[in-house]
Amino acid sequence: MTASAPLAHLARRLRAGETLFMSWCGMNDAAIAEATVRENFDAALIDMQHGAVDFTTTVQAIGLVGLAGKPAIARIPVGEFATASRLLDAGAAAIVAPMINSEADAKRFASFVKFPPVGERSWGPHRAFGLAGLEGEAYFHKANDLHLAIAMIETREALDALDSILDVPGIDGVFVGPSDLSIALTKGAVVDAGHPEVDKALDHIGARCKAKGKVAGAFCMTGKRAKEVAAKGFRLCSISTDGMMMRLGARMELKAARG
Ligand code: 3PY
Ligand code: MG
Repeated sequence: MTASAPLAHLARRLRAGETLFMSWCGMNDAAIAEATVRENFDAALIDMQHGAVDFTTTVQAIGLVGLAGKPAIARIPVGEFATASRLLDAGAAAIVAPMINSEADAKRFASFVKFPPVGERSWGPHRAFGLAGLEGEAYFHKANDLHLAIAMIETREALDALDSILDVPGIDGVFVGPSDLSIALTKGAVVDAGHPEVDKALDHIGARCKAKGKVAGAFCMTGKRAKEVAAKGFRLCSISTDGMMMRLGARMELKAARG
């Protein structure tokens, strides 16, 4: 494995216990993903669930993020596990799957991310070789360790099934969607990523991940929130989104100009 293999950095750094901050890209332009991740982020997530990013742009973004020396993570649309395998072939270091609500969901997700004997991923890597710094058989034997399967916890059902989701072979960790979780925990009363019930759930999820040796991650609206969540033991924290940062920057500069 070469030192410049960006795909490999994610699993290595998380296993070493580091806390990583990642950008969140929903705009359908791979150059935005590259430009943002170069601002000293540890990784970039390309969001195919709620972002406007299509498959081709996601594949391009994985390459450009790799060119910046960083690993790219992709969030797939709900249940589109076949897309997960295709993005791994293209060099995604991890897949984040939304709405994983049961052990059965987690098993199906992991089966598309991991090769046998853990899962049933079909063979067909192309750009993953270059980004992992490994070819053929050498890649095959390392792939299940290098490519991570991260299950999103964002419903009551998922919280109830948390331990059994974490126990599924091939599931490397979980990622909290605080907005959906707030909707679920308040029975549809509010959407509030910073709701006290979400904070309580984060504490519980962080503790269960620690006990089971799995990675805990979470979506964070701001850098301040990412700092708080990291202090709870979460080691894969996103910060804002490309769209939100662009609007914030525009607002600040206009305010500076207009006073
Ligand atoms: C949520 O907060 O529900 C998310 O999925 C973050 O994008
Ligand atoms: Mg969500």
